[in-house]
Amino acid sequence: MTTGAAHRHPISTPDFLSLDELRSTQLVRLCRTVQRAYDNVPLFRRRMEELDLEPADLRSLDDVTRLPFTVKSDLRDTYPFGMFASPMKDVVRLHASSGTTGKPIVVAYTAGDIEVWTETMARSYAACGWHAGDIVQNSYGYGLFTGGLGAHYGAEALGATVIPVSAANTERQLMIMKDFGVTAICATPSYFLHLIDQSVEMGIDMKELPLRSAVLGAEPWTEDMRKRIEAESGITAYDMYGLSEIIGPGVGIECPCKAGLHIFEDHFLAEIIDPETLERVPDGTEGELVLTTLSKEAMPMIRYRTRDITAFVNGPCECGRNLRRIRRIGRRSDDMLIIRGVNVFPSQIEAALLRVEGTLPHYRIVLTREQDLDQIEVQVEVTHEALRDEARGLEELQRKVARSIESITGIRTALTLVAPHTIERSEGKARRVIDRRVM
Ligand code: DLL
Repeated sequence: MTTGAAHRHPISTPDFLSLDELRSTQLVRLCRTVQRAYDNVPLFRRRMEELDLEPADLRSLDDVTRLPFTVKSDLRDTYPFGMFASPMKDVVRLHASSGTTGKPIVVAYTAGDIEVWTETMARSYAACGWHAGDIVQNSYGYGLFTGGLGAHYGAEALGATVIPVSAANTERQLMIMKDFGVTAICATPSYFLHLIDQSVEMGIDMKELPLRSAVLGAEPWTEDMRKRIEAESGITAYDMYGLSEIIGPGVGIECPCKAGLHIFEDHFLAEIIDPETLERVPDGTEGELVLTTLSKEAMPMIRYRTRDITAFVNGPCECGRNLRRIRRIGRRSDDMLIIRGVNVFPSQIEAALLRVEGTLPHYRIVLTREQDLDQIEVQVEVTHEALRDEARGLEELQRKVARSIESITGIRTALTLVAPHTIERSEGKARRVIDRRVM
């Protein structure tokens, strides 16, 4: 590998491929990926046939625009394993994230996929100046969520010491941060803000600790939030982007220039389209990010519509990477909510409510932010009969609804049962979500 800009960076990584090398790597990998999906994923093959296309028709990177899009509901419709391009014996890991209704979407990894994921995560940390010897507190949730294990493997590969503390028990997190000499942390931005606030209450001054850097992601945050985080904790905070369908965290990362997130283009091909016309937009114009995996084996994704709204940042980055940059993601083109890093669709809450007898299909989701943490309240109308029930019956109903919501979305919500016709009716689209969170 030649590293044209190696003088600017001590590590020899694909981050510094020349543009020619990068584009030719992408084309080879794209052709291989499309062939793999065509041979193994019936849904993709059918769509290609409908367009009268064959993998061999792909001759240049621009030909990717001829390929069909993939959307979240494709993963739901083929639940659980219908998008897999590897036999189960080669799948070493499954993760899952929210679908649009009750069922999660399932994502799969071969051993090779885990290697790629580990590599992009390690490259992400290296871009943020992390190195062997760092003591990394991993406050992303471990489990089906890709944040925990994704961040874990990458940090270990970097040679860091990982503390798999996961995402709970704030006081213990702060004790560990102080006592173990943590130098770097992974968390959602809102959780890190919460840690800062709690540290003040516990009489810990983060600025006095060895903590120097945070890689934050999994939910939208703003430049103002970064300023506040950095001023209050004395660290440098970097934005990390990713999504389960593509690999998890480690799709894109900021470098010290903090002028957009570099996409690891040798593994992920990025396009930005107008979500209405589905045509590509000019660089610098906002649109929906569309990603194609270039190395994934178990679950290749072709032109996956992320629903995340962003724009390409024009021109080269001062860090010397040729990897294209996207602006930080501030919103989505669908109604998916991100509550404490967990993806929730209003339709999931609706499905959860409808499962419980005694509720009516009139509800409202109210989001607020207290002490930097998202709070969610679901207000739902219940039938006259339920209301007439004795108090015990209502309590039981409340428990059932709460359990139903938690089992579908994975989050606990505050719940208010209200009388029929209490929730405002709308003449047009129902306004189900009231988002009072200010960032
Ligand atoms: O959130 C993966 C991840 C974990 C990314 C840890 C970064 C750090 P999902 O649960 O599948 O995966 O959610 C993906 O979260 O489509 C975005 O809407 C949103 N998102 C992720 N990172 C960012 C970010 C993980 N840095 C969805 N800024 C994505 C804004 C983000 N939104």
